[in-house]
Amino acid sequence: MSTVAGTAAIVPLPQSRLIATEIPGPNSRALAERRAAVVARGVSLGSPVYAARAHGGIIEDVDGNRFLDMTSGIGVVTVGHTDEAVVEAARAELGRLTHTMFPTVPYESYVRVAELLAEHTPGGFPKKSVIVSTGAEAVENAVKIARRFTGRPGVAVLDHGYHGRTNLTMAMTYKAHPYSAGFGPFASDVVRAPGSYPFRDGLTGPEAAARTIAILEKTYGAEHLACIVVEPVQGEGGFIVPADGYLAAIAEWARANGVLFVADEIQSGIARTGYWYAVDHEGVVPDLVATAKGVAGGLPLAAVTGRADVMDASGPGGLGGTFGGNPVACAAAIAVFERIESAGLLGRARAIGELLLPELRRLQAAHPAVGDVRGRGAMLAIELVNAQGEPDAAAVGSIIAFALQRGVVLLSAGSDGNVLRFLPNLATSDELLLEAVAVLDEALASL
Ligand code: PLZ
Repeated sequence: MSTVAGTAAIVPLPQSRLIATEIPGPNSRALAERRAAVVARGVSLGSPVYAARAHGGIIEDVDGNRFLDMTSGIGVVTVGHTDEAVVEAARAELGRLTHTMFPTVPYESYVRVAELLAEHTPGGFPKKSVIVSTGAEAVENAVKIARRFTGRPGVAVLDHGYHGRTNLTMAMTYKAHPYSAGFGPFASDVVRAPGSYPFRDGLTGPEAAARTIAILEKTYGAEHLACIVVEPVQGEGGFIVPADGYLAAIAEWARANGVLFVADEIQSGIARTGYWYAVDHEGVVPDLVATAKGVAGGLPLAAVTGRADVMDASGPGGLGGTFGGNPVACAAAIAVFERIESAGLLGRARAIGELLLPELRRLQAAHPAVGDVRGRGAMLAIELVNAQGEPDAAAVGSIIAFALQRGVVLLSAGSDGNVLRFLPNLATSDELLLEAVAVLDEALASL
């Protein structure tokens, strides 16, 4: 597979775990020292090992240790690390066109990505997109567009939501620590209400929706809301799958009140849950959809896609940015759409859910610390509780540390930090996934 130095496609990486040094090894420890001197403390440190390369489901660190990656860079390399087709597409584009700035001199790949987004987002009506670089930017643009279209200021969001780190998206994000505390003043006209969290509230979808709606109407007024921004499966908040019917009831209320329904599918979209978008599980059709993370296989690309009449509310020059729709990122995104189709990755994501959910439920039956098991497709989680049934973040921390020592990278989530989330990429074999479950079983036993 590798060819002459400098033109090598992908350097083969064995799809197996290997612990070759202590964890972290000497090279990672040396990098940690350099980092401490020059990288801001505000950039969090999830793992003490430094990556050298990655392929498929495996990350190799700078000491030659190989880790099974259950995080996909938070759902970004959904088609697999350094997928050949995606790397090849990006590499070819790099040698052709790196940047013109689409609004200055446009190019085809941007148009093609917009066509693919129109085709794959929910809804059969004419759709348009604006392409940007990050998820937070996509959310900000969705809100801008919704405000321009409706002429209203209000933005409704849900408890446990995460929408980004910019000023507006900090205001929209539920958790103050570490995301927004001390970084204000914040944008106004953001109103928050509880959503649906079946493990904690025990409400049906319609009951939870009635609660959300009542609070929004009482504390702000539906007639002043431009949009409600909802993650169809909440990501950072703890992989919370709303009760059946919740999303549909919210979408119906939004439509009846002239409030745009914006799906933040940044973590849940692009095949992650077994559909192109997680709202597809419920047949809900949003007015606007925010896409990012998994859409370009690791290159920075994000977008807002939606009803053409809504998207066109902004006049020329109202939307954009220097790097939005960079040609190399667009080439990668086109390859990602193609790979998802040709490799049957929607089915693969569903199969991963069908394989892992029963395994996780088996662990739940064996370990009282596992309070809840949930998720859709390859977006799965367990919520850990102590003997009193309260959130147990310390257990999550211990399990992550234990698993890393055995060559498995895991990630936490949850407003209380007590959720372990699993976002394996779709190039990970069943065998590796079951290895991760075995390590998790040991880790739970060691608590
Ligand atoms: N909306 C639903 O999941 C990014 C953030 C990790 P950006 N989530 C991971 C961290 O600590 O920064 C995210 C998301 C949802 C918006 C975003 C924001 O996307 O690309 O990070 O800006």
